[in-house]
Amino acid sequence: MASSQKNLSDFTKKNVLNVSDKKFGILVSEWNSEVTEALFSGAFETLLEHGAKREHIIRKDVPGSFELTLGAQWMAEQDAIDAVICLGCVIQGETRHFDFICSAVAQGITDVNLKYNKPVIFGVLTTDNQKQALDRAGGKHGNKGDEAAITAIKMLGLTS
Ligand code: DLZ
Repeated sequence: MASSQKNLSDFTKKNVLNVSDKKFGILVSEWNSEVTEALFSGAFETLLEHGAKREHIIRKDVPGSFELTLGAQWMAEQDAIDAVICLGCVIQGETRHFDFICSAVAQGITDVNLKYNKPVIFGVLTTDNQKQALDRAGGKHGNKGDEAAITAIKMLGLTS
């Protein structure tokens, strides 16, 4: 289903783990910061709603979405961190840069998941324009940051 037909902030709260004993890393890309700050707020608040302690949520900023992968690796290699959430926003421009960044980040994040055997979540919006991104960062289609946080929690629930 396309995200235009789904509200990214709607998810079942049934059987969702309480994460009061879990530690999270959140990476935030500085590109398109109006969008990524909104993604961060969504992810942070969703973790708190599910019991996470503020001091157990570690935020680091990276220059752009391309750098999320290495940032995620540095976080995931820390034993104390249970899950990593990568937040970014790549907006289609006039060149093929968009395609290279999107595929590199998607593959890079997949690799980090498997290398460290812990959830590393792809909370990256890939849109044609800024409006589409804002619609998915707390706008009419919900907030991908909420979705990323709940995905991290659900994945942790699979192993608990
Ligand atoms: C260079 C670039 C461009 C054109 N667009 C975006 C974007 O829309 N979203 C984003 O997160 N980052 C963008 N970047 C920056 C790259 O992710 C990266 O930081 C630089 O290419 C340096 O490696």
